[in-house]
Amino acid sequence: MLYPILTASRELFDLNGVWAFKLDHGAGFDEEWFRRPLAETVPMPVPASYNDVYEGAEFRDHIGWVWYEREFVLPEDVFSQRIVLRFGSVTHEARVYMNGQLATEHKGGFTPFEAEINQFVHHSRNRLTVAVNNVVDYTTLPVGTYRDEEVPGLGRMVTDTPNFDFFNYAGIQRPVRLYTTPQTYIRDITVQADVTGSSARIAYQVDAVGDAEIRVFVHDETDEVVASGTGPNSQLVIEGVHLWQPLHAYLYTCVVELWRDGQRLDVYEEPFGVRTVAVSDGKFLINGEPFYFKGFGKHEDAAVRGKAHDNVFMVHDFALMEWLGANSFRTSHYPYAEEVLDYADRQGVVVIDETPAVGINSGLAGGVFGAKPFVTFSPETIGPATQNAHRQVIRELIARDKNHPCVVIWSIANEPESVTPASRDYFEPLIAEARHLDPTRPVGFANVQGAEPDVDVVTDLCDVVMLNRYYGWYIDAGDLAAAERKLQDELDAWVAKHDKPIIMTEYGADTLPGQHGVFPGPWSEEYQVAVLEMSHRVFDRVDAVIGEQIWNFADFATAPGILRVGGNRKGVFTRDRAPKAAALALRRRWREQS
Ligand code: BDP
Repeated sequence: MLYPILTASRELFDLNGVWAFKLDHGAGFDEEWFRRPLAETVPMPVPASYNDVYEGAEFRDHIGWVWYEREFVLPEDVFSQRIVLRFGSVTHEARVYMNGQLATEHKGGFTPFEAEINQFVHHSRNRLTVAVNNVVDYTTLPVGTYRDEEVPGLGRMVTDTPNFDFFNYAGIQRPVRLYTTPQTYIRDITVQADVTGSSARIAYQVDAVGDAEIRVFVHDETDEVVASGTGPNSQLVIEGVHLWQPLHAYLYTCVVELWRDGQRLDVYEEPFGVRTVAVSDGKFLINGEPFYFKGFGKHEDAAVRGKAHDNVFMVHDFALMEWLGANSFRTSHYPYAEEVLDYADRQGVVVIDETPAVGINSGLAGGVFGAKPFVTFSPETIGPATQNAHRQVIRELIARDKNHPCVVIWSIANEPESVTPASRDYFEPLIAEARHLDPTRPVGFANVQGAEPDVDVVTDLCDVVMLNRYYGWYIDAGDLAAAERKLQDELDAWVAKHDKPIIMTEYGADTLPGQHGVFPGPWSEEYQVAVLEMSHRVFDRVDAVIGEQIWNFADFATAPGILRVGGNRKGVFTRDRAPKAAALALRRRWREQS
């Protein structure tokens, strides 16, 4: 799916700002709120999660629908064009009304969607109403447990418990835009590059709608045209190619034009990088060179704005990662804003791109997060409905991010159940689907503690072993000698079972900044450093380990719980990005190890 940009043939309008907002306690659809302007609203910034903008549990803990509304007038010249309304994401479900009519709907809170709205818009003032639902259940990803039940003595109780460890922020969390295209237009572009010696073969595919001749030009960073072709798909050659390298980005631009009768109808510019990715001989190769992942599992999370995309935090977070010597991160546990992938492309930061498939694990649901346990892959719970949603998010993620050179692995899920025959049956077609949609990138999933090599039945379907392990925290907290032995034993067992490279996609310890001790006890800054150092000693002894991504870059909000002190505190930075002692320890390790 193309990102909306201004070009010689396309206009772009920003609909972000302060919209009208209203919580729905159940009447919205019965009373058809979309038919007329919303009454008794409060102002709400877009993009933002709505939860923390106003004080009180009414907003923060609301379950179900909320409504957003704004008006706009369109310039006259756009009515002869296709007018497309595009949402970067709406979490988790959206119904979009233009002037009272349903224009589109979308389920899935972390991928973009759009609709042509010509048939719904007027030449005068237009009203855009968006109903947004934050419920997580077994038909959504992430997964949660939704209950609407009569509780003796208490009456009707509606609860929605996330099976995941981050606050279920919701709303219109990414930019809303209107853009135009001509009636004959470029719908999609796919660019794949392969390298031989100093030249690159660029295979492109253009999906155009309408009758037109397709012309393609590849520009380098100095805007020189270095290759060109015609037709909907072809192969071009770039001689003396500049590779996109980790931390040394180089981007080409694929300029696609549609022509008819000597007239240029549409033009679009898609950036791409030339780099290869392969797993071979137990190594992860980028451009044929072994790559060692140094970085983090992150979250889109900040005070007040919640999960809203924010360029200030994005640029700052990348600057802090650079300061530490990090070269990569995982988009745990959902696709991040498109702007983040674009920025990673430009900064040369390597990304493990993850679907929102988190919480498909009964063990966690019944444990940390307080939901009632269930049999993970039983038909009443996670079964075809979850698998259908999962297939859809894999499709939408790859369609959105396929041209980003920063993305080197598709992470299909975080910590799913992966030890039962049912889990293998569930994942086999999904992993095949990802490979079919993109044969150029390795596939993996983050394996949960407990799904060790003797019981795991899914990892062999993947190219890389990705492990989330908490030796020294959930296992053997305070006994790092035992933790070190167990971590070593487990990694040795993985090496004995597979010849696949291992990326440690999570490890770490909760830490309260300012908590110190001569004896480095759990929660102290010294203990976080000690857990990281213990883990690193083990990783350095195991050749198969080709990456370390600490959990987490920064402290982040979670649902309340007795294991969480104002959120998850495993950050190397606090939520407002002040470094803990671990940041300096990491900087020493990562800056010294080139
Ligand atoms: C892992 C999850 C992650 C949690 C982390 C933790 O993948 O989402 O936040 O553990 O417990 O199980 O801190």
